[in-house]
Amino acid sequence: MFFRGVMYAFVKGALTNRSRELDLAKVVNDAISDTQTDQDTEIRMTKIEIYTTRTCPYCLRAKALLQEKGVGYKEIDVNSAPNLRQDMMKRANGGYTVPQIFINDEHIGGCDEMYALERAGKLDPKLAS
Ligand SMILES: N[C@@H](CCC(=O)N[C@@H](CS)C(=O)NCC(=O)O)C(=O)O
Repeated sequence: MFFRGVMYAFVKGALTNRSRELDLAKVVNDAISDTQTDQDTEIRMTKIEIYTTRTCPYCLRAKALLQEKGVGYKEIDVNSAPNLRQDMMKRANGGYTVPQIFINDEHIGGCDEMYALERAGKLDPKLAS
């Protein structure tokens, strides 16, 4: 009888430990899947590029709006390397003034065009895409 009692306690302990292991496995799996979701979100982040020069007031105005929106952007100073203005013009269908703004590779135009999108309520959906 004593032996059966000891065996019972042993088996129950083992099962409890097993159930703890399963709980632990679930916690680990949930953590991994949360991390994967975060990575997916990061991969889908909107790509915003703005071609600028240092002295351009329209560039400052355009960047101010993006900063107000709390979105990150890549700034490309066209005077920082020889071919950048040409690259910009090619992507902007000949547009040669700065800024030239791209959201997920879509050419938005300059500062005025971006503010016009904002007034029309069309900028936020693009920034969220
Ligand atoms: N309507 C344009 C005006 C842009 C503009 O005139 N930018 C000036 C600099 S602030 C420019 O690029 N000028 C010609 C140049 O610098 O070669 C916009 O909203 O972006």
